[in-house]
Amino acid sequence: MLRSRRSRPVTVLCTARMQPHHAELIRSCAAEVDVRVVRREEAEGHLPDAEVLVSWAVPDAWVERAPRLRWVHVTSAGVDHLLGGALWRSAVLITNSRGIHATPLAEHVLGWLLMFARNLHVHVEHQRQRRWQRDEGGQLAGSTVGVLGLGAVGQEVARLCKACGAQVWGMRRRPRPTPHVDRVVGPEGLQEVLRRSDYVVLTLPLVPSTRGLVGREQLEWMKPGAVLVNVGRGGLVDEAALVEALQEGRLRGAALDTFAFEPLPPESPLWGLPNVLLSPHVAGSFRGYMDRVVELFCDNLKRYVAGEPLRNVVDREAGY
Ligand code: OXD
Repeated sequence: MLRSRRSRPVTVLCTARMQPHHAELIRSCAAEVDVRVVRREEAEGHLPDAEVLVSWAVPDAWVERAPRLRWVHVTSAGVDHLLGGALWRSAVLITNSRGIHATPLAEHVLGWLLMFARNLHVHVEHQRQRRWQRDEGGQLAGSTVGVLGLGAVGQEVARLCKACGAQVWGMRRRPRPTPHVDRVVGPEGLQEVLRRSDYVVLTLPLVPSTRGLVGREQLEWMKPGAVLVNVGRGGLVDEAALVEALQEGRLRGAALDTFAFEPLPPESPLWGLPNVLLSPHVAGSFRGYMDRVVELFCDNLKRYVAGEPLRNVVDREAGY
């Protein structure tokens, strides 16, 4: 346990869903830590004391009521829900939970890619209908997967796809040689990646420069019969244009974990399209998620008390 030289304890307010053992772990990080795990609706009374906040969303009113607030740790990787809000405009340090999602997200993506490659989604449908229909599938091996966004998640997707024998192309803001990626391009290479790929995987954060990145025109650039996978954010894609491309069969399919509006409204045509696989924004979640968040947070809390630089600081200019 770190012994701090502070005159008053660090009050850590947690509105994230934590278990008692998580609070104990946080408490054991330093001698002077006052940990309060509360439900969101109970946060208000604790805000005046809070120096550190662990939460997903941070309403503007919370920032106004927390004059001592110095640091917010967000339990997600994406911080698009904070963009432009009072916290974003303040001087309060923001850290996020990036880095813990790479494995579940990449496994989710790989599962979907294999389903499309081997026609497994079609066989599942036929099984429900007790129908013996021997449609041949293709192979992921030898196909080209274009990964847009080569952060921790994109790189893990690339690694798994390479292990299956796919060619991997990737796009990143500042292109540089990246493990398991055969060709890396910058944003100006988007058209080339889309024209070339049998599978396009979106693993980008949602920031002003990526909003609507895959619009009507970009969907037209995609290879006929290609598949789009989105585990980034719904706002990356023009959803209406995507539905059209899927209904017209220009794209073979889509696998989506994130949507323009969440929960996905019951009237969305995406629910009923036979060539769409979807999941309710769970690709990055896994049992034990909060354990990993708390592990990361505790490491940072020790650094904070010791006056050292924190990990996973959000770059407000980049937007993630
Ligand atoms: C996240 C996510 O941003 O799971 O953490 O989408």
